[in-house]
Amino acid sequence: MTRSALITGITGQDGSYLAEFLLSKGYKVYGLVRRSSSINVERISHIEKEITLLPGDLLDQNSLANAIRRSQPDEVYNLAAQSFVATSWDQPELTGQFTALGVTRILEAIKTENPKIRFYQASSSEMFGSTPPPQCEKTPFHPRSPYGVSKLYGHYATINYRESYGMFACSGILFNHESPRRGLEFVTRKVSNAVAQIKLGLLDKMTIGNLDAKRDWGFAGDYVRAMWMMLQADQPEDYVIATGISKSVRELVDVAFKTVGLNYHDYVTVDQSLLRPAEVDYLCGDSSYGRSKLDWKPDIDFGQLVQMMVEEDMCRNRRHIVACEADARFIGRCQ
Ligand code: NDP
Ligand code: GDR
Repeated sequence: MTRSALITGITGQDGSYLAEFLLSKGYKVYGLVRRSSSINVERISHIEKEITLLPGDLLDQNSLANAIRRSQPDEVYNLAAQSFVATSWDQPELTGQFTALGVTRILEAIKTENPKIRFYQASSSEMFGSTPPPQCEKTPFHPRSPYGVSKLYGHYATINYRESYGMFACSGILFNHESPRRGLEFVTRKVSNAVAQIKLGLLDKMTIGNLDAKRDWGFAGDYVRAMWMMLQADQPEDYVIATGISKSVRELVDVAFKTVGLNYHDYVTVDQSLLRPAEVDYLCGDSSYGRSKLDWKPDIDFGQLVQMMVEEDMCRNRRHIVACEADARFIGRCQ
């Protein structure tokens, strides 16, 4: 029988990769999309005909119950969130509403509609915050942002519904994962796009925040496999998913500029206003439990990831230049 899955956050980076992955496994895929004044399906436009989009919002309990009723899923992946850490200081309450209470809303909807549905919660390495590495499933949490605090609420809500109602609810504590589909506000994509624009003569300089922060960066396409694997296990559990290799933002910038033969010292300046009120200095995950239990491992390493992102941004920006030149020629002909 065809299995079906409902993905919240399907228009985001991970949602798009997960939808592709589940389609390749033969799933019927449903995605929850919130109302917006402009269409926001760029990341899933290539698979839009193969998936079914349902209206709904993490802020609205009824819409979540309706989406579950209409999709009758075997699995729900809760990827929707206000996911940008820096914004969580500007909008702490909204972040809590989406990223924390949103989890309770969807768990309640599942409990009421069909408690047999398997549930994946997108937990985060940001929950570890200031606890030194390596971080694994047993490491104590100490979040450092309203985002991290909200994710911790969602994490414990998931555990609580598992323990209270026997639901198959899992949390994936995923470390940073990136791709050419990453939002432009996150540091990897900000850097890959700036490198491409500088190389093509569209930009002179770029500003950056804390160059010393260290992150364990992997490829999003590898990480969505782990989400699915967690829901195929015999028992619901929580897993750390990470590469186990950490790099500083400085190393990221250095590698990205070198990819196009440039020296970052000539282009990058630090902007103090980009520093965060409380920083997470050093994340490096120990995913040995998930690797042995789920038989998961990442295929793409840091160097390949940066190369992939810079190359894709070079292509995007070249297409933009060609489109602008065509526009200019058209306007010239009209004058
Ligand atoms: P994105 O920011 O790319 O995507 C977030 C998604 O959530 C978008 O589809 C967005 O919709 C949706 N969304 C936001 N608010 C609501 C709402 N109120 N109702 C319905 N949908 C909403 O995030 P990622 O794909 O990178 O991350 C996926 C999840 O994994 C997030 O929960 C994130 O916090 C978590 N995570 C991510 C990691 C990473 O490194 N990428 C690491 C660890 C955890 P819209 O398009 O309309 O804005
Ligand atoms: P993060 O990702 O906060 O780890 O959260 P982000 O890419 O925003 O920051 C990573 C590190 O880089 C430093 N930094 C900058 N960050 C941004 N965005 N812009 C800059 O100019 C800049 N300069 C330095 C930051 O201070 C930070 O230390 C991501 C999100 O996907 C979360 O949703 C997810 O839960 C975690 O990863 C794991």
